[in-house]
Amino acid sequence: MPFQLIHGDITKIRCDAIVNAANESLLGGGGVDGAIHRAAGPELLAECRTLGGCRTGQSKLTKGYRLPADYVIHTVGPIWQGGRSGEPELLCSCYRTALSLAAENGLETVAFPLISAGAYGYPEQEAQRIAVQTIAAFLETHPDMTVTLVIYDGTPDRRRSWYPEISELLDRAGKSGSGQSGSAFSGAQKAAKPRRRLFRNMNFAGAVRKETADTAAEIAADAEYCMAEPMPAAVPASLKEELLHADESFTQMLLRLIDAHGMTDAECYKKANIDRKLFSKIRSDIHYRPKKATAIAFAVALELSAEETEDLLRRAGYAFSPSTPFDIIVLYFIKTGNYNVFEINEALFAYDQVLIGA
Ligand code: AR6
Repeated sequence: MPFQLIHGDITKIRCDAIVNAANESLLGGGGVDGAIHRAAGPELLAECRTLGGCRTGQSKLTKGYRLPADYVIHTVGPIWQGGRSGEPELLCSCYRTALSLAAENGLETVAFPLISAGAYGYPEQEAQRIAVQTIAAFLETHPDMTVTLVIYDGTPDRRRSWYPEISELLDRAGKSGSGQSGSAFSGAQKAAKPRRRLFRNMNFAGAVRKETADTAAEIAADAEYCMAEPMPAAVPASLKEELLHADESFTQMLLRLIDAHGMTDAECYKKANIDRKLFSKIRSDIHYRPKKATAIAFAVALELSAEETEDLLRRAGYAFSPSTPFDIIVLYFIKTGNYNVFEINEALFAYDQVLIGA
């Protein structure tokens, strides 16, 4: 997976380079900087002394010494001063210069902490947004690199508060992990649903992209209809189309859709956050059975509707279940027309779900 988000301690990560959230002196400090110097040993400080410091928004490279990572890229994030002193541009520049330095030195796997989001006071959600966007933009031109954003804090609750609509949907499904018992879609409720709601169910499964986002309540209501009755087979856009492609395997359907959407293979796998090597494997094996998260990543890259996504999933032997958090979150993004795989992964990460891509 070219981009991933994980929880952990960056000093433990084995990769070509980890990035340090340093200060302009490059002579060490607290937070992740202190942890990296402690783990790397005194030789790191000795090399840092030879570098003559580093300006805010810039990056410098040293060896990793006793760290599992081969190198450390030291970058200096901006101190948060309210957001009007060029902080977003400087923070972007940290990620860009660090990644460029890695690429220039042939380093392919790089792990970042959330620069500036600790002692330097950058609001965490905004800091993460800039990190993800800048890394995603860089990977557009460097698809063979793998970049990991390492989140240190243990409690996901704060991140969940960034997604009030998704939290509401999961609460209704009894899947928020907030201690609520029972499901909003309990057997008694299912039994009480009138059959006509099946029509709504089919609307949900066949939702087309919308210009504007539905409210969480509307989506939840649709999801509820889905649970009211077993989800029917998705209704094909056209019967003729279905007959033409009835026997297609996952690979065959994927390649046909890439062509039909006027995309190149590279555009598709990059947008799906799929590794080029995995794509080649899928391309060369018409019976390839991807993981569900991989199949969904392609559906997102192709901007398929919920119905089309179900069809593609079926070719790999999967279905959506409106009672699992992963599916509820993915369907939320598809239904609201947000096909940004990186944003979807941020939300999945906030709820401790598997990320999409591979
Ligand atoms: N692994 C991953 N992330 C970590 C770790 C770790 N071991 N430890 C902390 N974090 P900060 P800044 C996270 O304060 O805001 C230093 O004194 C932490 O939760 O380390 O850029 C420097 O010398 C937070 O999300 O860096 C500078 O003077 C993120 O790393 C100043 O702090 C950054 O927090 C830089 O401040």
